[in-house]
Amino acid sequence: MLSKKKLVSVSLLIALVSIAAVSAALAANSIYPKTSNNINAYAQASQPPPTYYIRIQPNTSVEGATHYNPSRVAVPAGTTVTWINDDPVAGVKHTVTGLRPISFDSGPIPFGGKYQLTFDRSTGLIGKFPYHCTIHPWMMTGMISSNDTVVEGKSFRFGSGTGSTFNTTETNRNLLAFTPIGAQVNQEQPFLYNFTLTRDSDNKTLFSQNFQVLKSNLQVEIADFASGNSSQVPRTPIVYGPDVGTPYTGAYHVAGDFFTQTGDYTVTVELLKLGASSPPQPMKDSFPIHVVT
Ligand SMILES: [Cu+2]
Repeated sequence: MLSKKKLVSVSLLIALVSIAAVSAALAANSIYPKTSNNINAYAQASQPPPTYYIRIQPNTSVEGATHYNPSRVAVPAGTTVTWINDDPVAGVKHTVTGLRPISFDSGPIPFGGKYQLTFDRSTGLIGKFPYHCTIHPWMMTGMISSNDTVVEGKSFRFGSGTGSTFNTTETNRNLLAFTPIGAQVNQEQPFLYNFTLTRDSDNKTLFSQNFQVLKSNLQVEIADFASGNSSQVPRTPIVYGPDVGTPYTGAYHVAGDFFTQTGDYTVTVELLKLGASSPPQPMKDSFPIHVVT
């Protein structure tokens, strides 16, 4: 059994490793967003657990600063998004307030406070939702969109923040959700998936990695930084997440130079393990994504 002291040092080690990973990510490219790991225990009983985080940055009321991070995102229906105010400036609060018409309003959020929304038909939150901070409306703006198109594969249900077409000129971030059909994900043991992104024109694998998920479907956000720049030398993709550390139910993020050209791409998902065992039959699907750059 672990002593209390040991537990503290283990937690500290985890925190340091997270900080190191984030620092490495930031050093590699400053436009890559900072992650907020290991935030847990807020879900009200009636709400699904939050899975995707948007951070209100420190000193965000200073002109020229990044405000909502990430500021333009697309999530599939069913995603619960949490905004967390990480701006410690004394006395300064921020809001998350939908525009035209006011579809949601957090009211003033203090430092450390959170605001949570689920994007689906039942909340009326399918579509495009520009929002701002009513206290700093001239500088703090964001955009979140949601899409409820679901593609049924043989083994997975696939949802994307942008539907079948991913227009990177509107947002370069797209949250993908894969739900295994016939497998109850709410179990005590994690599921292990492989996620692969390929370019159809030359069948090139742009990214492939395994992800472990507990008590949730697989959510992988693609953050593309090439944006149609075909002369971009692809950098090594950066992977971070999940957004919710304990248990690790939240979204993973894959940032890289993927979409150098408009065209067709394919995402492939495979369930490799349920806990320690293999699935009773192979579970693998590929889904097309048309990308406009
Ligand atoms: Cu504000």
